[in-house]
Formats: sequence, structure tokens, C-alpha cells
Amino acid sequence: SAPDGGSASTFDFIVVSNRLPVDRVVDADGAESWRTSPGGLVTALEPVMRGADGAWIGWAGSADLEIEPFDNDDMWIIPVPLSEDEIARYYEGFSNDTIWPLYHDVIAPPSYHREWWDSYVAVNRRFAEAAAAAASDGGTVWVQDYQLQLVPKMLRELRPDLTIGFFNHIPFPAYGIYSQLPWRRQIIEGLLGADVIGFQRVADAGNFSRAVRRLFGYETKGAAIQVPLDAALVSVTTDAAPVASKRGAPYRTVIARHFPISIDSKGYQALAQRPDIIARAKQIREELGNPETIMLGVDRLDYTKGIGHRLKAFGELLAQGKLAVEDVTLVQVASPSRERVETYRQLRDDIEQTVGRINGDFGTIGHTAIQYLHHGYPREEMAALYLAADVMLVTALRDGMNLVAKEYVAARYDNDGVLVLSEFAGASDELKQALKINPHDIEGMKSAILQAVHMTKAERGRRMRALRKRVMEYDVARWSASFLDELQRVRDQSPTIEQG
Ligand code: GDG
Repeated sequence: SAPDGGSASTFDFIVVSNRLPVDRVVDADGAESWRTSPGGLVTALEPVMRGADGAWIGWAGSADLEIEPFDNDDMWIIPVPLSEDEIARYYEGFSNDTIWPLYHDVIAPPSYHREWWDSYVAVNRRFAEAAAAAASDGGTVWVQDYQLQLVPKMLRELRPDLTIGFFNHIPFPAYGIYSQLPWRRQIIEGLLGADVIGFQRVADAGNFSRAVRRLFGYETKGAAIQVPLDAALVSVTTDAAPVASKRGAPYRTVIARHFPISIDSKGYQALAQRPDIIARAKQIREELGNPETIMLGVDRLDYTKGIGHRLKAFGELLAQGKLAVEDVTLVQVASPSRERVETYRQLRDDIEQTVGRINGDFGTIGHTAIQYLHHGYPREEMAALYLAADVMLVTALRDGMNLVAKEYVAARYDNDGVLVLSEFAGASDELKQALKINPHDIEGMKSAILQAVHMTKAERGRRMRALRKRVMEYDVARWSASFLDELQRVRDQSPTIEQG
């Protein structure tokens, strides 16, 4: 719902994320409109937004766009502008070339540039100010992801009356890696401005708590971190000396624990059950020449996803004659991603060279080993691909959760299909009946692929039914409800200022 006058602080519930959940569409006549992007987060939060007088704050996706807040399908949208320079430094630089590789265990080397950090601080402040201006008295603000880690503290300084949540969609690394970051203290102080900090895995929350203890010496009890009240006011732009928590000093309790994200499972299943999608899945099989086995990979073209490791295993199986192109096809969707970041350009070249070699070495006139698709596809086509695939390969070297694994399971209403899943994806904690692999162990991955290809229908059904039980039950609505319940619980424990 729209606020009176537009600028009043009227929203009880605000989501803040780097990117808005809507895309600007300009038609042939130059008229602009907005289309809601079909992400799980939007699906999960739409009912909460409608029920609670909600707003979403984020960037609209193009440079230097100044757009007035507007109503979109009962959700108030508050755009935050970014300049070309900020896109280069805050977004492509600090977010995607410093934090992203660092938090994924330095699979690619992170770059540390002071100008990128300065831009990150400035943009985080802009988001915090937008939230401070929009939130109602005593309202709730939920900040999303690694691009906005300083917002919780900045927002708390501006609006101590608010309840603030933060969810980290990517892993949080072990201290030995995290400690590389020149601004390691400021980032943690930024996050500790929240009342609840959510992570994907138990291990991520543990890594965070250990970093807090190592850098600040604060006491932690299970998920609870005791943040001394005076420390909560240290500026995020200075590297202040450690403040050890003294018994008896007043502190705020911050909860850091895991809330594994999920998908709109019922929605995904319903999509896969549509007659046109089922027909398309059949057509995909036919177009591929009805091979005995279709294997599928679906990833943003990102070095965290282990695409190269997967191709290596597949190529070796073909070379050793354990698989043949007449029987097996690998469909690899690699959707374009972060193409202005050099590491990603290099990755694309490497992957495409490997695909070319494997296809050249093993292909025949009638059979191509790998169908490589460097495109984004509509959700409908993704669902059809999941239905058509006998074996789904999720071989990430490090991944916060990996929603593709859950989408594959949700799509398989027929209780068939085998999921090969990396233990380094967060989904591995929940999807216990998948065939687990360590993608660095190429021999192990090859055995798992062969096991998947040769698995009996009975075993496939048994495993898939168990996987589906989990994914259908723990959907994204349950995820957001459990996070927001925890936030509510913390708020109800007010006054948050406690004597230890
Ligand atoms: C981050 C974390 C965490 C991909 N290509 C196309 C397409 N997709 C969709 C998939 C899936 C989503 O994008 C990708 O989600 P993932 O979870 O697999 O990976 P990230 O993008 O790295 O997401 C991750 C997630 O945040 C949520 O917290 O799970 O660990 O890295 O939904 O289906 N969708 C369409 N066309 C494509 O070509 N329509």
C-alpha cells in the first residue's frame, strides 16, 4: 500500500537488498513498466509485505536512474540509485571481486582496493539512510546479503528503535581466510548492528561467532553473542582497538544462527506438472536423440560452481569408455553472469575451451557429448529441463545453499531422477539421500556419476521420495517465517539492554 504523501516513515516491514525484485521494462514506444522477477525471496515475502504494510528498498539495475518510489502489485518499491562508478567499485569491485571470492574460500583470489571499500561504505550508507527514512516507529527491517553488511550498524545508529535482521546468502569463511580482509573488523561491527544474523549452514554461523571472538573477544553462548553497548557505537570506518566484554557490563544480545533458505516448492512442482511443461520435457529428450541418459548442469557461469571439475570427470568417463556419447548427453546451462569482472571472462574462456575439446574428441556426426548453452532461460524451460534430466549434477566447490538442487527435487513429482550433490553446497546438510561428492576428488565424482547412471528405478524412487519430503516441507515460506519469528522473539525480549 502507498504511504500518505509518499515520504512519511510509514512502513512496518522493510526488506533491503542490493537488487529490487522488479525489472524495468521499456516497450517499443518508450513507455516504461515494471515486471516482478520470479525469485523465491519475492514469493516468500509477498504475503508478509501485503499483511504488514511493507516496502522493498534496492537498486533498479541500471546506472544513474533516479526513480521516485512507486507501488507495484501492493508492494511499495523504493529505488536507490547507483552511479557507473559505484557499480564498478561497490558492486563489481568490492561485492563481487573482494567479498564473493573471499567468502567462497578464495577459489579465485580476492582483490583488495581501498577505493572499492570507500565506495562500499558510501553505498551502504545510502541504503541505510533510505531504510531509516522509510521505517515506521518500532518497525522491522530485514537486510539481505553480502553487498550490504554495513547497513545493520549504520541503521541502528540512525534508528535505535528498529528491529533489524540480516541474512547472508553466501557462506561465511573460516577465520584463517576471513582474516585476510583489511576491513575485517568493520564488516563484523556492521553485521553486529542486527538483532538476528542468519546464515545458510551451522558451519557458517560457527565461523562468524569464532571471528567475533577472535577479533573482539565478545562472549558467545550458543547462538547468542553479547555485544557490549559502548562497542555498538564505534564508527565502522575506523579500525578501533578491541573492546573485551567485561562481566557485568551492559550488552545487547545478537543471535547468529542458521536458517537454510529454500524455494517455493509447491509452485515449482505445480509448474513441472503443467501439461505444456511435460510435453516440452518429452520434446527436449527427442531433440537430443532420445539418449538413454540425460545429465544436466544448471549454473550461473561462476567459478564457485565447479563446472570445470564436472567437465573433467565427464570427459574422463568418455575417454575411458565408461560412458559413450551414443548413450549419454550432458546438457550444461551456464547462464551469463558478472561479465564485466575479469575473473568471470577468464572462466568463460576456460570452460568453453574445455567443452570444445571434449566435443571435438568424443562427438560423432549424430551425437554431441555436451550441449553447452550460454543463455538465460525462462523458468518454464528450466522446469522442463529438470523433468527431462535423469541425473542432475550439482558439483559446487563452495555454495551458500544451491537452489538448483532443491528445484530439481521439487520438479520431480514423478519420484524419479538422481541428484549428485557436492558436500560443499549448503543444500548438502538437508538433502541427505542425494549421491554426495567431493568435487576435488575426480575419481570419486566419476564413480558417483556411474552409480547415478546405473541406479535401479526402485532406488531412484526411494531416494527421491525422501528428498522430496524434505524440500516440500521446508519451503521458502517456512524459511522466512522462522527467521521473522526469531526476530520477533528477540524484539519481545525487550528491553534489549540487559545487565550481565
Ligand atoms: C546465491 C547463493 C544460494 C539460473 N540460471 C537460470 C535461472 N537460474 C536460477 C536457478 C536458481 C537461481 O537462478 C540460482 O540460485 P542458486 O542458489 O543455485 O545460486 P546463486 O545464484 O549463486 O545464489 C546460493 C542463493 O543465493 C539463495 O540464498 O542458494 O548459494 O550463491 O533459482 O533456477 N533461472 C532462469 N533461467 C536461467 O537461465 N529462469
